[in-house]
Amino acid sequence: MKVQTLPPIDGNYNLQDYEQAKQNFDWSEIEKQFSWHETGKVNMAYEAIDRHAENPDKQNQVALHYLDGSRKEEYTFADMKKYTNKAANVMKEAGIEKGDRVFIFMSRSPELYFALLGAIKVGAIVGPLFEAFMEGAVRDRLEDSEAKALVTTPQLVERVPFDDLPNLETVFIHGGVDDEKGGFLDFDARLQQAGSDFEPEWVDREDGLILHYTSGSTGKPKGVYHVHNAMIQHYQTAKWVLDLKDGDVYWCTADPGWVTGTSYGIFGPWLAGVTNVVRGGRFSAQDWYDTLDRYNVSVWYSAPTAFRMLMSAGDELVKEYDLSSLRHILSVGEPLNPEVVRWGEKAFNLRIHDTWWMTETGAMMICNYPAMTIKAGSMGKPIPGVYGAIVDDQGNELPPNRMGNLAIKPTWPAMMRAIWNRKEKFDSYFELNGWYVSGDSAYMDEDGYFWFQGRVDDVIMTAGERVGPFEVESKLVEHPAVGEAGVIGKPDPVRGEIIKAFVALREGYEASDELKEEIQNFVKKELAGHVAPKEIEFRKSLPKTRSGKIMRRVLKAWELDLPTGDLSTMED
Ligand code: 6R9
Repeated sequence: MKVQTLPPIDGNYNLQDYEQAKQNFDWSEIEKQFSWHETGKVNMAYEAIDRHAENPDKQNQVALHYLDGSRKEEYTFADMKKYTNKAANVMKEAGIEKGDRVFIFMSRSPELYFALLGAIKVGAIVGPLFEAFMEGAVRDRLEDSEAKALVTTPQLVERVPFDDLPNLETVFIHGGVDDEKGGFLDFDARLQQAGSDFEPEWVDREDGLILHYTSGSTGKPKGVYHVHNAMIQHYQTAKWVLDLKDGDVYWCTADPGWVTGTSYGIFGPWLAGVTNVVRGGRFSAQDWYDTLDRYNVSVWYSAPTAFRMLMSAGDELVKEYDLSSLRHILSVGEPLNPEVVRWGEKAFNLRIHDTWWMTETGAMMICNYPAMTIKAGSMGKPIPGVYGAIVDDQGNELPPNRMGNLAIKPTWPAMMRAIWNRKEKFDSYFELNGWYVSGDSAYMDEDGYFWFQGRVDDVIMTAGERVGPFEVESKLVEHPAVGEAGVIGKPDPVRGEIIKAFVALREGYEASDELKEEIQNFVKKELAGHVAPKEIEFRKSLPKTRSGKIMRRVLKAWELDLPTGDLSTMED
């Protein structure tokens, strides 16, 4: 089959003129660059890997730098084609077919990437899981999706409740099996023996690619379903927003268990054909700076929680490393505090660019482009081809500077196509006049920049005033003693709610009543009296998701002695 390929990256995509790009923009023009425009058929793994492996100028370029403890490896695009082909053969031989759900439950290793892309080559729908998931979380996801296969390790397989999972036929074990029996297959041995040629399953652009389970505040986690068509937006935002160019070395710090770790840890960078860095293991400021230095990372995508941890590690450490290759830094997942942007300017001599999107949107939506003037604390503007607005609870668009529901006009290429098995849940996103309603509360200023205020459920009503918890948290972390802050509304008979802050102190600070008062006065003086926390509680750390989101609903549940709901995505 003749497959047309995407055009190579030529380094000329920086959105200099946003307004003009927006006016002339049409997704169907972008689509014409893709193979399916000719053939009607496509495969994400082919476009991300094989296409470059077949290009003489690219095949010997490093596609993956991998480092974890003593394991340090690199794979060219030609190697990646070979190993993902082998993984595809292993799966096909075990009976995996188009549309089957194949889950990946392991820590970051080259084999994770081979397995995930190999499964996509077979036409399967992949479901990545965080390695920290315990039995209940694994059960919920494999049961709901009726997963047929799982790729995991001898340690993690202990957490798979097989008796509850009648559809799970095959378990590939990476890291050793004594004896293959009962559907337990030795992934490594089979990978070694498998053939290196594989013709990808050519699928329709609307065929399933990936299922990402995400937790809401109530109920079981929901399976957000994405299709191959998402690649249009992954590719386009990799150029415009990540600003990836030929020769870039790119590092996305997110785990593939989170949508950022797939859309922009796998698909985006490899569609763009750049060198991708994967570092396993837990966060350490030294290791992270070492990664940037060692690989000469030029584009770096991370999250506010990580930047705050680096900030807490002090300004001296960063000076020990040569970070002169860094050209562009981006953030996602939580609001990016202005204080962190200012710190980034000092530490890296670069501005951290915020990006806003969700598991459900599949790709970046509201962003700061490289060429754009950044207003510290704002998420930026909708990308061309995306129409964002603030709407009231009836779905009417609000004028600038009014807080309301952050909503997007359907549709865009990477939008979820379903919530697995739950049509009513999917439909509920579109109940306000057909807008896609994000569940975030925000406002847009007169220049069209969007400002995050909190999840809609997190917005606080105190003495008749609506207060976004993020604004207060951002002010709190400007105080030299405050490392992290989470702010909630606590019911109050007089004011409706009062503002309560949970604070984790930075290294070297001791909790005391004086410090509490000092912090309260600091917010009062810097922001406003009515938004200063009436109560402050010091804690060693704050409850966060694995993607770094402060779990305000957990703080609230603790405060009110309520059940905390699904905690499967909470960091230990
Ligand atoms: C990619 C991702 C989505 C929610 C989203 C919002 C929060 C993401 C943000 C941000 C403020 C940003 N969020 N980016 N809040 N500023 N730049 O994070 O997906 O895990 O599904 O979370 O994350 O609340 O609604 P997901």
